[in-house]
Amino acid sequence: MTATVANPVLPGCYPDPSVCRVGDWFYLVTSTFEYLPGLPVLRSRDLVTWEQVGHVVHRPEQLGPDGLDYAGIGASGGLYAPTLRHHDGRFWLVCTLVDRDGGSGAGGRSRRGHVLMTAEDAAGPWSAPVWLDGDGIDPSLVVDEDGRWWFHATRPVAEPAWPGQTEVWLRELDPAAGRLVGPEHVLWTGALHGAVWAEGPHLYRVDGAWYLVAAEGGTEHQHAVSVARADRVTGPYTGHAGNPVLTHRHLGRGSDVVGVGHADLVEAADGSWWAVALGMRPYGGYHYPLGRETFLVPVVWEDGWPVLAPGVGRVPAEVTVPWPAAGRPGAAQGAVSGVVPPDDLRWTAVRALPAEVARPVDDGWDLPLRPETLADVAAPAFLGLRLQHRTADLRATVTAALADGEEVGVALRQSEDHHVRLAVTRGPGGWSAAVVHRDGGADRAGAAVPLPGGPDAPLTLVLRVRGVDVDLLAGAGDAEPVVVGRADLRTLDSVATGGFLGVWLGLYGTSHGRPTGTVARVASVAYTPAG
Ligand code: 6LW
Repeated sequence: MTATVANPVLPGCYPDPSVCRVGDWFYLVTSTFEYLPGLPVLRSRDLVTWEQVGHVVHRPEQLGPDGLDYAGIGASGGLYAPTLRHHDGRFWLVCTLVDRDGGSGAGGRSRRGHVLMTAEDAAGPWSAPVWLDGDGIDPSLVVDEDGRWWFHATRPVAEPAWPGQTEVWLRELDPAAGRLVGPEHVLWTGALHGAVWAEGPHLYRVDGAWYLVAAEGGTEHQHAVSVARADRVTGPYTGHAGNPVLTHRHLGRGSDVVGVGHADLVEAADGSWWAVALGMRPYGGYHYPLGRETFLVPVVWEDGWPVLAPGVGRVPAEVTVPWPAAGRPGAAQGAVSGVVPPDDLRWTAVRALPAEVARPVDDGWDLPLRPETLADVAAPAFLGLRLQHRTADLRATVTAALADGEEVGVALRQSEDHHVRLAVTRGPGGWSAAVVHRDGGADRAGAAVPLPGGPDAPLTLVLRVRGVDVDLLAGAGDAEPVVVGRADLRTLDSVATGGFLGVWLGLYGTSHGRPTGTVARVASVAYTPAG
């Protein structure tokens, strides 16, 4: 019996995947940037069906000034590139809290940099973050044959021989003390002379040799996976003659998958090897509104080196595993449709936990409006879900006794400076809706459309996503929602805006800076892939 899965295994914004195995289970984490809860944890017995069991950053105690402080972290900053490993009966996770500019938080701001968190159960609770000194991003961990722990990450070279040159560096970790000890070793600056951003490093010990798998070329079109080998963990590392071992950069912009890189390897219980890697699927031209997604790739070993996607040399559209499926595809795989209850692990808020900005009520939420808007680097009243399909509807039913100057609505979000919102307000003449595009930091409002219905009439708000075209619809009471305006996802993806994220769909409420006691009652929100 075998089972087959379509790539990507996690559609939508699930970048920088890291995977490990504990007995019969595989566990996987991905980056979440400014969204919380942070770092979704998924598990699978078959690599084919994945179930989300929790998040690494899920408790208020992990946040705030002494912990992971999201205050002031702009869009596409936040938690980058986690690595998940399991040793001594615990899960160990390292990742980096980053400012959008990649800065290290000088000048009295809260701490930025690498953190270590642990848990006995991957579902949590996860520990408070322990800060580890050291520069750069993309940390990883490996334990050697003597039980010594080695932390590795990437950082810019102090005196680069070419622009964008980075180096993978290594130091021993004392896991009990939670600090790096001993001398530093520089392992690698990429397979190619002139390669930018050797990053996403992971070390493995296989059959007595050390392997370094790292990305290079940057996480966009030129992304690639390379591998190097050494006799000792500290090096010297020699690159494989076949590098890069996986890339789609030579396939051109018309390729159905681009930007493949940032791979992590795992050995299954039967001795077979697999990689997870990120990639993007462009549509509507060279745009990828779904963001960087997680793909599964088979691996074999030949002559002491890993071969990724043997015989094919690229991320396959489907992957067959040599065992039966042990579960069902989960919500994070885009396989669950309809009302998304508040306890669904897909809910995220910006720079705050969902429970800090909203209260679960039956199938929906009480969403107290906040003075902050989606344009502020703050924690607005926003609850969102990743867009995971080219064709999907988000439909929300909302009641709200709005005061003057207040609005509720649904939004397509990339960042503070790039989002589109369907904004509903209430004036003396009744409900009115308008689509507002925030593009490069400036608002452009479409015509206001009056919505018939009394002040208590529930609002129906819809984002109808059809490829890169989105209709934004609103209705009050029993009236069918009408199209208030349109958006083009090609203005909202990271190709257009920069940054690292896919598009989020969400609901929000704001009083535009004024104190407010208004609470929007969101009776339900449904995310329905169509077609
Ligand atoms: C990730 C790094 C990268 O840490 O993007 O450009 C960062 N490369 O590997 C965010 O996903």
